[in-house]
Amino acid sequence: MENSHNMLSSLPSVLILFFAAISTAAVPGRTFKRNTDPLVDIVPLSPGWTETSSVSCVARCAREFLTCRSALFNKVTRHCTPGSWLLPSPSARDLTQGTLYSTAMSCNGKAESFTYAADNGVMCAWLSPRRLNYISAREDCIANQARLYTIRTDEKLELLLRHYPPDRDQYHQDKDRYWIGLDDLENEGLFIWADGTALADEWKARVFHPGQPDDHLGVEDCVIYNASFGPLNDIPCNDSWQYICETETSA
Ligand SMILES: [Ca+2]
Ligand SMILES: [Ca+2]
Repeated sequence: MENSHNMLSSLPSVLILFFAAISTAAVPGRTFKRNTDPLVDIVPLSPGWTETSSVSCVARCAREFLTCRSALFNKVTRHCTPGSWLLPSPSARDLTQGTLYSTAMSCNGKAESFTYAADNGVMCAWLSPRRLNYISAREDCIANQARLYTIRTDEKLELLLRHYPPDRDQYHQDKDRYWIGLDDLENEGLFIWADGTALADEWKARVFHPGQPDDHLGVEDCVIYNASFGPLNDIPCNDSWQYICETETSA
């Protein structure tokens, strides 16, 4: 009995060793691939444990944590660190810490996305490939259990500047303008973020282009992010631009 039990329990290990040879681990619903980007950091789900291979590391992470989306495996020490979504790293990661594996999907499968830490966990933001007017963009974010991106802190502003940096000619090339969640649709001149809070005056002076918001021709009630101009500016809500949504990540 004892032997047959051991044989059965060792079967998954055999499969795991097979997958280890191709540096990709398939676990139910999720595929983990080697991630060589040094500018991302793991968000640990626990201090980790000793593991025999990278794939068994990934497999245990996926088995034990519903929110497992990454794992760091150190071939030398055999230490396995389970992780959730990856966060952008301010400087290049120390690659001797181990090999990073992450799911092909990030931010619920959105192609162009990034994550960031917030008080209530790891948050996710993504750029929609579609261009919509402000109201439709807002509705599309809500349909994705999200809202238009809010910029109420330096950190949130830095994230945008990092992902969508200034290019001095791009304002006039009519691109790289993205809707964010800020408008004065309800009351002219009173700008409200998508989370319902009001835009603070000192912050308004910092994030808007000098002289903006100007409600030009009396029709500008919605705000775009354009790194090379402002970075914020109020423009007509019926213009169509790509837009940035933000949400809390979920499994
Ligand atoms: Ca206005
Ligand atoms: Ca304006």
